[in-house]
Amino acid sequence: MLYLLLYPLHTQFSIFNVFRYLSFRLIYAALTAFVLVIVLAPPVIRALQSYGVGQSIREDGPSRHQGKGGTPTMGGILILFAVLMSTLLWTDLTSRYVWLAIFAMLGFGIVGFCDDYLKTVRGKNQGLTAAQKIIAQAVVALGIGVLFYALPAYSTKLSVPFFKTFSPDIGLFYIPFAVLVIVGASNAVNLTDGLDGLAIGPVMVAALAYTVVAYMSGHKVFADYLLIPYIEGAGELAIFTAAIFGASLGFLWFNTYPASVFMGDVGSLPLGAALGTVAVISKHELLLLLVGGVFVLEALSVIFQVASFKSRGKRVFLMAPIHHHFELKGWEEPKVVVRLWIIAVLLALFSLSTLKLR
Ligand code: 57M
Repeated sequence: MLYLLLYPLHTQFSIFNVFRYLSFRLIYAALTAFVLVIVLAPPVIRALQSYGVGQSIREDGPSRHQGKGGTPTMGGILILFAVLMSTLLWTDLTSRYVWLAIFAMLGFGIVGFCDDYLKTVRGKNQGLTAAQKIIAQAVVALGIGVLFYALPAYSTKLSVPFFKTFSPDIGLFYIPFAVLVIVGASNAVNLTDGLDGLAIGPVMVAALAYTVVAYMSGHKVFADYLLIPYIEGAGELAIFTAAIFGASLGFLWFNTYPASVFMGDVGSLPLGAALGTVAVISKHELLLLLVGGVFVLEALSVIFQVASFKSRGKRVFLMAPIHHHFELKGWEEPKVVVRLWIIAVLLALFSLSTLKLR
């Protein structure tokens, strides 16, 4: 909004020329989102406590989690508010890509809110059924896929990391593929959100990585130099991901061990979907498997555990997702979390290097 309001005044006030620069706007989008979370979190946490929005802990989890009962949850509402406000303030609101990303985040946020609300009202971990959840997610993701198809510069070509010229055109299959990326990312972040700070850390890292990717994809010179698809206007998405980075950094202040608030499904589902949507629009879908490698690791650990248990009656891990396995091996919670953060940073650095290694 500031871009549309103030940049035109740069002829009278040269200072407003600064709004032309994406780098300026994305930095202040991150700072705005961070400050909003830091300032609003204490009263929001108090409000969640006063409304009794406390986490109920399942008995079958690691015993040390029992002490977490009653921790305020649904803190993701604050993350979504901060990202939305900062994005509306700092992006060019004529960008269709920004509105598509906001639609994705809010659509999945509503699904997560319904799930958390039902869990809170019912007082147990019984929110939406798995079928209700996945259908709702697929409907929102399908809407995103169809809207993406309607965008002027949409392309159904897949860019493959490490390959310069190999970009298969999957045509109409791109829509179900986009649904798979967005729903997969959403649920992978959701599964990962099982220890203090464990999900928000890699979300922050992935958001920063996709801030770079979106900035490069929307910059003709950089895109041509890196031989990546040039997506005119994709740079505005860098402001959206920078806002996610800033809001996540602020949330981490309160979600770090021992957490004073959990994000809830209202946070994990939309954050994953937002990253998936940015990956689709910026045409770096498969790169998300690398950038979000920690989320992939967590989701795969569940898939292997359930498949092994159903087929052989034996577990692969002491408990899935894999963060619980490390807990049961005796690692303290902060050790599990920080070591997975380290892996997330390494994967993000390697992912960005693939933009050149092609
Ligand atoms: C999402 N939710 C956390 C919190 C957070 C198929 C199976 C793998 C599904 C999986 C599951 O239920 N996943 C749901 C993970 C929950 O966190 C809440 O949920 C929100 C995110 N959606 O924001 O509101 C618990 O995680 C802990 N937590 C923290 N700090 C945080 O910052 O400590 C969360 C955030 C919270 C709190 O204890 O209550 C969760 O774990 O449910 N199920 C599991 O992950 C379970 N694994 C399991 O059943 N494994 C089986 C089979 C089925 C694979 C096996 O290994 O044999 C574990 N989770 C729990 N208990 N809670 C183990 C059992």
